[in-house]
Amino acid sequence: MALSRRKFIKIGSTTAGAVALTSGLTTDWWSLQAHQLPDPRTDGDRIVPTFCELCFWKCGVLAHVREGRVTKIVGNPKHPLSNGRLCPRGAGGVGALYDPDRLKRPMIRVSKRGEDKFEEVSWETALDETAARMEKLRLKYGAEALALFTHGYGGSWFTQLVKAWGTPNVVAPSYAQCRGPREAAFEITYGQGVGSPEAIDIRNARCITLIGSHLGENMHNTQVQEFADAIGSGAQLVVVDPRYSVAASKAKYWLPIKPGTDIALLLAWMNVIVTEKRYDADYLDKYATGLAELELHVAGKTPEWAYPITGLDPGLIRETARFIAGFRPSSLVHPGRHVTWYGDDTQRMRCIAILAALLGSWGRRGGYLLPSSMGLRKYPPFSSGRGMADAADKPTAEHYPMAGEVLASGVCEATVSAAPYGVKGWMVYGTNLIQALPNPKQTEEAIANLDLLVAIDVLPAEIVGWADIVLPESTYLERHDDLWAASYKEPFVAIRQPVVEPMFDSKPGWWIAKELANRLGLAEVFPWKNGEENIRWRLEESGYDVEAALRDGVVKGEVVPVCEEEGAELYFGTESEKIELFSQQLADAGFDPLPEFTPPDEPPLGMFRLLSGRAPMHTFGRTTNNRDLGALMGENEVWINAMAARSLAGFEEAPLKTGDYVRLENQDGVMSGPVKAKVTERIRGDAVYLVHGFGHTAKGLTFAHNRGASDSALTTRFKVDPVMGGTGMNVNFVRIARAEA
Ligand code: MGD
Ligand code: SF4
Repeated sequence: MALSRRKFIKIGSTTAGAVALTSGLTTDWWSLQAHQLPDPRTDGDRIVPTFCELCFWKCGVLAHVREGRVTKIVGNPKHPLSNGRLCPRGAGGVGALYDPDRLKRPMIRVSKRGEDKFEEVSWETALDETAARMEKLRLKYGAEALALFTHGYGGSWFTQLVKAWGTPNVVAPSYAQCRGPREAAFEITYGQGVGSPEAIDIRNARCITLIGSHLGENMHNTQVQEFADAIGSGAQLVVVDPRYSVAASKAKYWLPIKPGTDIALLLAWMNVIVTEKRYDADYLDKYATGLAELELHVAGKTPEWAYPITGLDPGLIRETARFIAGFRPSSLVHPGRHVTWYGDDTQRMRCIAILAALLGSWGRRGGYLLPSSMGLRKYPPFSSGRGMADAADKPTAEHYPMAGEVLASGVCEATVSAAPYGVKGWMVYGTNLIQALPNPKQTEEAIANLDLLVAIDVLPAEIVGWADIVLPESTYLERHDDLWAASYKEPFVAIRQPVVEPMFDSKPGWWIAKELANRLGLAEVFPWKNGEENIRWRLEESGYDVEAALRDGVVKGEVVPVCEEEGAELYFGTESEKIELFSQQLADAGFDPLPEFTPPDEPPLGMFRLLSGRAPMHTFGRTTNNRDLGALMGENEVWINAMAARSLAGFEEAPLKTGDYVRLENQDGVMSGPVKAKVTERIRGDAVYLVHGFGHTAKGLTFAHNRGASDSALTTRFKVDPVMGGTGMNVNFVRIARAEA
């Protein structure tokens, strides 16, 4: 049944009654009755606690089941990431479970790769074929010629499998295409990354500065809850964004910065704070090195210097620097998350890390807290006898000395170039590489070089159409996964357990990995009978109350001091064991030891810089086929500045207005599908903006197919961060052409 927006929002609230979200698909599997919870808010539904997979924040949820069907999903009040509330996507998980387009049975390709033609086969055949072809690959090229691309919690089984089998090449686009530069910058500065979920103290911050983070549109539940609480109790907000985001509308200061110039602004802020001695001198004296070098470095980088670069009034730059410093140490400069923008991203994130140190906010209330995690029984060491390939062989196209992980884009390049060695097999778990990696043509070129591509997915996404073998996984509501011991400000262990029986002929990831392991002579990697037995064993061995954990969906740890004010001792894992404002490590590797500004390329005449971001009801392309979430936002729009729209070439006769369909053509001649225009004062005239994740071309996604424009398809260029290999993607330009709907 179609879901009205009002009804859907009602379901998301914790007091809503049970409402059937979809109909027509029934299952009568009641074996999980054991974990039934009485819930005074409902009318007798069976309730199963588990954790969400609609994005990678992994909030605790309570799934309501009636007559074998999930009727609604609400936040688990006991879980520290949800506190009883979910974002719209979390509540919309029912739409993922009952998506009629789900992959239903294993398939093997029957025509040319990429033609998306398959025949359905039994699991026996699909697994035999996968294992046989993996072994063939190993004999011909060595085990390291297989790479696992993985995103999502269930990928841990496949990581265990392929590592035991002998390849170190396990990659996720969430590093080099997302938060890698941030992790590298904080490791360089503090000896410790920010991690996920970020242990930042938004709730207690008195001033929050967002550098392009559009909190509220990008929706990490706990952060948004804390953000709303902080603003509600009077926290001040400074937003730096070329677009008047929802957060900007709540801000005391909105700085509509010229895209790609944030380093100049951040240096100018530091200039004001340093020259006016507004930093926390005692904190720096105790914990940091390199203040003298920083003083010298920012000496000439005044607000007047930054003005022509950023387009921001020097008076405003000075005023905001003083404002932000005025609230230290509870002045939180948010570290962002998706920070792969211009290829100088590690240095921009270094600016944020250094600024946080000047404000004395690292390790302090209202700033960056010290996360901790609960112990979990480790798995016995693998004994395949084949050993792991030398980590130094990791195929990154170049050597990025400060990359903390193997790069997904590096493996893609190595598949094309066969350097440092050929990658000939991809196992792709839960990541739609055609949309996740920049330059889709290069991804297709890499795929053409493969001997084997196995896709493990729940939906027929674009990457599935390129696979040789397709293994349909059950959704997160139908399976056990491994325990999750989060590193967070409140340590906890979370449990994922099935809410209903797997639909169709889909299988849980643990089962698929275990069956493959059996066929590859690695049965000892998964010695347990099933996912539940594994969870019970690990909980027991770790000393936790198994029944309570399964009943509550979460085990909470002892509260430990998370900041200096609570008595925590600050520690830094850097060479000097201090915060390194000036980085000798960067200097030794041939990089700027203090961040320098380098100007980004300008958009050619008649073109706009393409920017992208998020909407609260979608996570990349993974939710855009979800009918329930599609009811809230079924296609994206391209934001165009109103004045720029009035002078668009080709629109002289009938000026562009909101709701008209246009196409975007990028600098390399790639043309998007039709996308609605949003003509607005809320964006600068030199940029346009799209919500990421739309414009699917996979025909099997019958709802999302051809809805909106794909920013990924238009991202044919990217700029590599020389420090850690991240792919800056805000370097593409588009012109606007009229289109029919
Ligand atoms: P981006 O998406 O890159 O990162 O969320 P963010 O950390 O916020 O941010 C886009 C914003 O950056 C836009 O407002 C854009 O106008 C602005 N911007 C672009 N270029 C510049 C520039 O040069 N300077 C400045 N100052 N601003 C610029 C990503 C985060 O979101 C991540 S990584 C994930 S995994 C989650 N995904 C997700 C989701 O898919 N859906 C929803 N609803 N929420 C999500 N939250 C998370
Ligand atoms: Fe699910 Fe939303 Fe939490 Fe992400 S933030 S895990 S989508 S409820």
